[in-house]
Amino acid sequence: MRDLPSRLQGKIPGPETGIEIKKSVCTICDPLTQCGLDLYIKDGKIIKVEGTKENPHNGGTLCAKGAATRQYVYHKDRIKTPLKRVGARGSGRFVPISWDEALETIATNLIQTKTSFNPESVVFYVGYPKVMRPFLHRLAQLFGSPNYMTESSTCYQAMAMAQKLNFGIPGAPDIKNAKCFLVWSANPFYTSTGLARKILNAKENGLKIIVIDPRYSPMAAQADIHLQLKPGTDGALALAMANVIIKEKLYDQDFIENYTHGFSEYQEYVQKFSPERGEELTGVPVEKIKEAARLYATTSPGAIMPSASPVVHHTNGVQNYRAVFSLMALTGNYDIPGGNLAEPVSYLYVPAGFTSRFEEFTNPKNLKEMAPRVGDNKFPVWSRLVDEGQAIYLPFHIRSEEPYPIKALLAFGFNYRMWPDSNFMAESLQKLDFIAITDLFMTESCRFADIVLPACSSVERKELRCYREKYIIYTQPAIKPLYESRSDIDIIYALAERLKIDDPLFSAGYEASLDWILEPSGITIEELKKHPGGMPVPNPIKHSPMNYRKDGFMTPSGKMEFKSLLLEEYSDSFGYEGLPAYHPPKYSQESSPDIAADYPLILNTGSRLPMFIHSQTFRLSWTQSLRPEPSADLNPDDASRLRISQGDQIKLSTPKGSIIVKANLTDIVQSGVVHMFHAYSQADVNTLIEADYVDPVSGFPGFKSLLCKVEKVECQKNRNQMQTKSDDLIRS
Ligand SMILES: Nc1nc2c(c(=O)[nH]1)N[C@H]1C(S)=C(S)[C@@H](COP(=O)(O)OP(=O)(O)OC[C@H]3O[C@@H](n4cnc5c(=O)[nH]c(N)nc54)[C@H](O)[C@@H]3O)O[C@H]1N2
Ligand SMILES: Nc1nc2c(c(=O)[nH]1)N[C@H]1C(S)=C(S)[C@@H](COP(=O)(O)OP(=O)(O)OC[C@H]3O[C@@H](n4cnc5c(=O)[nH]c(N)nc54)[C@H](O)[C@@H]3O)O[C@H]1N2
Ligand SMILES: [Mo]
Repeated sequence: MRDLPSRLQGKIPGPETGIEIKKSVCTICDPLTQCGLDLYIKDGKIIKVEGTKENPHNGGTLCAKGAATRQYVYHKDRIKTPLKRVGARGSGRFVPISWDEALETIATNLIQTKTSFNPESVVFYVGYPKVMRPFLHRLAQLFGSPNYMTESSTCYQAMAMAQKLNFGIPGAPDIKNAKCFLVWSANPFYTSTGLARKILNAKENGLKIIVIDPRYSPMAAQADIHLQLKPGTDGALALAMANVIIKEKLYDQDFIENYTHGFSEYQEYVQKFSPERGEELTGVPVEKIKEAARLYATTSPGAIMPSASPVVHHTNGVQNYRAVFSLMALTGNYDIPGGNLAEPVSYLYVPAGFTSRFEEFTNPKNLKEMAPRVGDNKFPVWSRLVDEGQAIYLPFHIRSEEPYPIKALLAFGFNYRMWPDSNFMAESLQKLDFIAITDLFMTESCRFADIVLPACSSVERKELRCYREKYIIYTQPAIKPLYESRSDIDIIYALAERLKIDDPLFSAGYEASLDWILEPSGITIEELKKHPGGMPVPNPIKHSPMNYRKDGFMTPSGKMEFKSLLLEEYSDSFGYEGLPAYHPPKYSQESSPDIAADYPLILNTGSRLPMFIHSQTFRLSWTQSLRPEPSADLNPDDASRLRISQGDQIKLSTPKGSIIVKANLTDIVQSGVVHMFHAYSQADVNTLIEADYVDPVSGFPGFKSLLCKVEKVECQKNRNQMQTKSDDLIRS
């Protein structure tokens, strides 16, 4: 046995060293991908972090972000106490106040807004974090405001809308049983590492993989066929694949005849998208289109792996994804084992093999009986399919005050830089009477708040988490909340009390609410506490596939809709089309040749980097060191034409504005396309995108295809000028 000093140095747990392992979860990513953490604790401090081996989701592994947990938790930018603004909005001048004063100020202001205006004049908002969502959603509705909204106004919901319009209930890929995997834009090697491992295992067992991605991503590197399309042309590619499948009679006759609506019109429309036309529109060679269509249609069962964002970050996003998901119907792969399964959600948007009252808890009121939500009049199909306001429309609503004024914002994890034309959003915030933001870190957005509350991280709080692997965990704080920080959920319960919300569940408390939610599953918080590292869901429900055979589809026709009756309802008023019609991006060579003459390159923003998650891990020295400065990815051929070398300062411009960044030359990106990660404050690519550059069906921003140009910057002066400009805005 080694001596004590070396055991201490080796961080070996045990009574002699006083080091204990505590279980938690990392919530830097979202609930589908949150890894189990083993935290080595000594004297109440985390001294080492590992992935939990018995957690079937991550099986002992961690990504770069999770590995930096200690830097995240103990970062100097953590907010330490509740704060009250004393300087001008955005000035960043705050003084510490007590929790009592902070909560009372928030409650007073929200009640005052409700009395002087309307309950809907208060917006309840959550950014990327998910843990507090059901609780804030409930609070908003019981307060009387339908205006609960989230970052999902740019993420996931439009993909789900496309599936709901086609099938009623979205289907998730059943990788374990699939023989063919059509990855339509996702790169889990960066964005969901647990899933990436499952794909590698399935590949070893013979899974055929087709990847649709403009870049040569790590996922594309695993593909049998990689279709490297131009960004935003997904709809054209899917229609061209459908053309091949129909022409070669590779479709599922029975499914089409018995369970679909509008096939003949769809078939006629698809005739316009021969593989040759497909190549013209997408840049993917004819033979590859045919090869991919044949492989997916003849290798059964086949699953489509969608993503929450890249395909719907376009001005034709929902329709493009509808065209993709129509392939699932053509081949009869919806809700079959090895295809895309329509499993019900258990808790926090994750299907985990148990039923709960999650939906009931979240939506205590009927939205139809409440005031119209933000964006209702602009995006009516969004309102019919999504139970949130459309946050991207929020700055327009704040400015127009139509159909009613918005006056207050209660936000958890708010980042104005996620909006297109982020400056427009920041300026709109100035018009509000009251803003309260809860975050872990003193962010740029917090500077706009009247009251800032310090949240604790996942390792300092209790939370319920379940996994697709049919596993469930209720964590206990591994360390005490740092400084005066509190859990978001505790803050929401404390506010419910001060807002005098009359609700038995808010009065009963967090754990009693969880027990109520879990009751149909038979799982209790008491039982979960006995399993600190989590436990398999007892007697998991096996999803019975092909429910549509007996229940039909939850669409207006009761069938899968190649031609959407819901979209057609709005054809006169909004110009929506029932078929999954293809239109090139609004700013593209095809749609705006005049702009393309000056801005010849395609700009694709926000394709993920493995170590950053939006704005959240820039501040950690380990992750930051991997890409210390904002940079744009350029193909070496484009760069040499523009006389740009690796590391040069370049000016990236759209008709809306410019930013200065570093050039990163890489063959991963195709010629003609520039990629830039979003959310950097010193070079925010969202300032280059117009606030109303959105998909008319979902309201999602066209983050991933617009036009730009790139020039080498010869002197440093420009950069300083630009930096000064953005500083001014924050001060104003
Ligand atoms: N150009 C461009 N823009 C994009 C995208 C893109 O691809 N390109 N992607 C869009 C997409 S898909 C998304 S999802 C959005 C993301 O947009 P946001 O969710 O707004 O992005 P984040 O920067 O992650 O901001 C989340 C904030 O929550 C805080 N936070 C983290 N954990 C907690 C917690 O437990 N409690 C509290 N109270 N706060 C917490 C973080 O510190 C951070 O300040 O961005 C969108 N914007
Ligand atoms: N490390 C890390 N993980 C994350 C995040 C993060 O910021 N960092 N963000 C989280 C969030 S909010 C989300 S929404 C998910 C996103 O998760 P993913 O979709 O897996 O990740 P992305 O990199 O956004 O996009 C996947 C691929 O889509 C490609 N792509 C870009 N434009 C197009 C297009 O027009 N068509 C097609 N077919 N493909 C396109 C990109 O080249 C990229 O390789 O990741 C989540 N996980
Ligand atoms: Mo997202």
